[in-house]
Amino acid sequence: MFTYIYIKPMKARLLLLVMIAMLFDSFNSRLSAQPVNASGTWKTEIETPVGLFKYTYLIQQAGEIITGKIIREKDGEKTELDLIEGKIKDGSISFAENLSMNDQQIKITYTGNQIGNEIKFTRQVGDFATEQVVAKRANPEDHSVQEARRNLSRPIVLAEDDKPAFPVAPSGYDQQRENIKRGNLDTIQYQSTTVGTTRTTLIYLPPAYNKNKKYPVLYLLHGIGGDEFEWLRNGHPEIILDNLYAEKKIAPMIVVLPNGRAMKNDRAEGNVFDPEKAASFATFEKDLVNDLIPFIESKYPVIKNRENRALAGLSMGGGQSLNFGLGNLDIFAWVGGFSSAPNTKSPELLVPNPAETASKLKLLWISCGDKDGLIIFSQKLHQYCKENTVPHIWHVEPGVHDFNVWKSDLYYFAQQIFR
Ligand code: FER
Repeated sequence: MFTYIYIKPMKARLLLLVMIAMLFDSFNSRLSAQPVNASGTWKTEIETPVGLFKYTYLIQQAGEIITGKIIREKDGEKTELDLIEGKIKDGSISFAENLSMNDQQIKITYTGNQIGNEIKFTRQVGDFATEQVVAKRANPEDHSVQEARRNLSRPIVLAEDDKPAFPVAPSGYDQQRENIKRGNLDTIQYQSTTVGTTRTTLIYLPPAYNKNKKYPVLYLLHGIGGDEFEWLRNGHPEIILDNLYAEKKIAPMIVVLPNGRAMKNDRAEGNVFDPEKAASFATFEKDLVNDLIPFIESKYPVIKNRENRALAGLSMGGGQSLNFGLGNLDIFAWVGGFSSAPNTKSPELLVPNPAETASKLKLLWISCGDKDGLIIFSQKLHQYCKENTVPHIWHVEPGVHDFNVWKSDLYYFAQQIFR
């Protein structure tokens, strides 16, 4: 005889659900187990028997080794010293500082754990005092974007055809040249019914711009930590484009650099990964289609049809470009996603009808750096388009998630469009 436990179908289903939930949970916690990344600037204030100390720790982490400086401020007087004996062991950070006071050398050791933008330290002062201190990141928002960009540590698996479609951009392509004609940059404002505010956008008019001619328009979008100035600040599209015009390599076009965070406060402040802010990148579709494009088309001499509108962007802006471009084939014919972020919709949603997408689009550009942990989003779309015969440019270039890649993408993308 053997016994068995009879589980009613309903209970069995429940059990299965619970088991799946448990699996997911362990998967999730493994994903979110944050590696220690102590690099950056940390601050704390410590009340001691001899007065208030303000500390700044400048920490550089390379693997398990920690180096850096400690700036100690007391009564307005600053002392800078080396951070010594720094290491990471079992996920815990430790280092030391030498304090010399009244001809005495006292070694202070710190041992602590980083949780997000805080490190909780036990601070051991010689043999005579132990205290708990909390150091906070001095610039959490800058850090969170750098973090996302530098340390996109998803595993990268490159397939056979994940290769460059173009060579490394020629040297000097992004350097300002003398004695060439330059385009003009301007800041303009438009009323957004979507957001309910006046919004700012940059516009680049080509060299030899003539308001009696009519131009196509490229809408070029920024990333999660940026705003309408991000491309200008970090990518200098005006230099790249001026150079391309000088070499007669691109069609004259107007470039619009919008702010893709469609919310009242659209500055890249605070935690840019905040869900409300991330969601505003999706809302921008309405702002772009209903407010910005009509504004541009009413104020500038532009050709108002899909064949004369291109949409491209980097990272979050790459995701936006794919989402809005492929989702509005009647509005855009040239679409480019540079290192597109997790906001990129799944390929089945982006291209529900491959034949229609293939016949309407003039260009689908998908590119990413080969050392960018976000490459999976681009790979999935490329793979799907390949399987469903949707023509596209697939450009996997040497690089990480940064402007070296995006500048080169702009250099080549601009040469493909409006011709
Ligand atoms: C993420 C990683 C990166 C993410 C967005 C980014 C919303 C965007 C990076 C960028 O725009 O540079 O998990 O989720």
